[in-house]
Amino acid sequence: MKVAEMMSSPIPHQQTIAAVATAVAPGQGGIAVVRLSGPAAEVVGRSVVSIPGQQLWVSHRVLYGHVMDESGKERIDEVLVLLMKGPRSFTGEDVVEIHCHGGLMAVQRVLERVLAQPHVRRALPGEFSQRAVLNGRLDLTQAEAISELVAARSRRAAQLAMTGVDGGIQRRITSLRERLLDQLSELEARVDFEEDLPPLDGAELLVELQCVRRELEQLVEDAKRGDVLRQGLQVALVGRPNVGKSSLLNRLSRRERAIVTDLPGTTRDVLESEIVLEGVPITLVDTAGIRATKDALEQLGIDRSHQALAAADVVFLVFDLSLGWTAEDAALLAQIPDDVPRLLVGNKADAQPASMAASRGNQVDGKTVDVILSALTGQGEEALIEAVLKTCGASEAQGLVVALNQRQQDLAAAAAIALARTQEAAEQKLPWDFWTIDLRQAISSLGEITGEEITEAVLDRIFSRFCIGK
Ligand SMILES: Nc1nc2c(ncn2[C@@H]2O[C@H](COP(=O)(O)OP(=O)(O)OP(=O)(O)O)[C@@H](O)[C@H]2O)c(=O)[nH]1
Ligand SMILES: [Mg+2]
Repeated sequence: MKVAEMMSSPIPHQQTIAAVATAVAPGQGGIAVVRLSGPAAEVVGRSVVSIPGQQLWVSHRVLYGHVMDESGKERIDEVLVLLMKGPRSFTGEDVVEIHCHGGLMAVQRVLERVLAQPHVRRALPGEFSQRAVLNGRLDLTQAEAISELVAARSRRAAQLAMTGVDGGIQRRITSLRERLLDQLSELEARVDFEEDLPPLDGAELLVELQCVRRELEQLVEDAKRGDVLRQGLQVALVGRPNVGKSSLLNRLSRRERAIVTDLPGTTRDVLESEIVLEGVPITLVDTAGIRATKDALEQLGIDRSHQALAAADVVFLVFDLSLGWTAEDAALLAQIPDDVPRLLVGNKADAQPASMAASRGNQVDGKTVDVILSALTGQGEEALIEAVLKTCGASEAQGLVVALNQRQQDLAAAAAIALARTQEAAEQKLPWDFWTIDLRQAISSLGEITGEEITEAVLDRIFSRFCIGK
């Protein structure tokens, strides 16, 4: 069923939903917002908030008052209330926002008070956004982009999400889909009235289909580069004990996150630090130095190092230049799974005579090293940053304007594959019917991206990944 049909079916949402729309944390936040949406929103607002004086419940006006307890005697919180009558609201339904004080207690008590009213239930994850989509206030890609904006961990990721919020994804996909629809109507006319129409130029039609296909492939490729901005990278710092992994983590984090000593085996557990490099959110994972040990505790730490290594998007294999490239370093390198990008990082360059480091270039004991640096002085840090961004393809993500999320990528790729099949149909000179099957499939995949052709079950699945209150 199409969204438009769902919208015209008898009012799907009789129930009024409520949730805290802001982040909830003890001791945090000046204000917190309880949001209600649905036919009972205003009635519930009026019954839980007592408004002094002559203030009227007019749409889009802020009122001042108190949320009272059941007995009407105790004030639970001092609040501002905002009524937004549908359709001029986020969901398109009547919405009431109660702006409470932040933290945990006041807002929880206000929510409980609201939920105790008739015809109100707790909102499911993403349910406000889902209603906004069903009521035509937002399109599906915009709703997804809002969720990505909220989740963004870097400025660049946020900018990319904003393109989607502004409708950039919707416009791109809709225009490609319309081009396919044009071709489909041409084809269908031939299937039905072959003899009445001038013969169809299959070559021309094919050119147009393959042109759309290439644009889709390009979108998917760009999106892959955008993934790194959206999801960020897990970078594991791995190496033998005492090579300076923790020192490097501290330098990149700009703080003394990890304990550094000159004793090998200082780090015993994995330790994370969040940083942003050129817009890419990066989780640095410091690990215990890997060596053969009889110390059971150290061994537990080393086991975790191996796990961190296996889970990383990029591994920095750090070694000590003053000791050179050793057999142990080579053994560690061999343990990094082949498909995990890695950088060989020679640390403690400052401990080397300058002439020696320079004359060797990036060769150490015959091994080509990606970056030579000093965690102590910071020399080589920029080269390291450049190298890691290059390794993960982030340097190419800088110019991106539109980036599909995973769901949209999968559908765009499916559409491109279906269009590739029309090429085969043409080569094999198959009848027009074969073309229409693939073309319809491509159109339907694109319609699933924009929400024009989507089932309610798929919508439920998409929105269930949102958080509560969204
Ligand atoms: N000269 C010099 N010393 C360094 C450099 N980086 C780290 N060190 C020193 O090397 C020693 C070990 O540093 P850590 O950062 O604790 O090494 P690690 O790899 O985390 O060691 P483990 O946690 O034991 O595996 C400390 O004394 C650091 O001060 C560097 O670039 N130059
Ligand atoms: Mg350490």
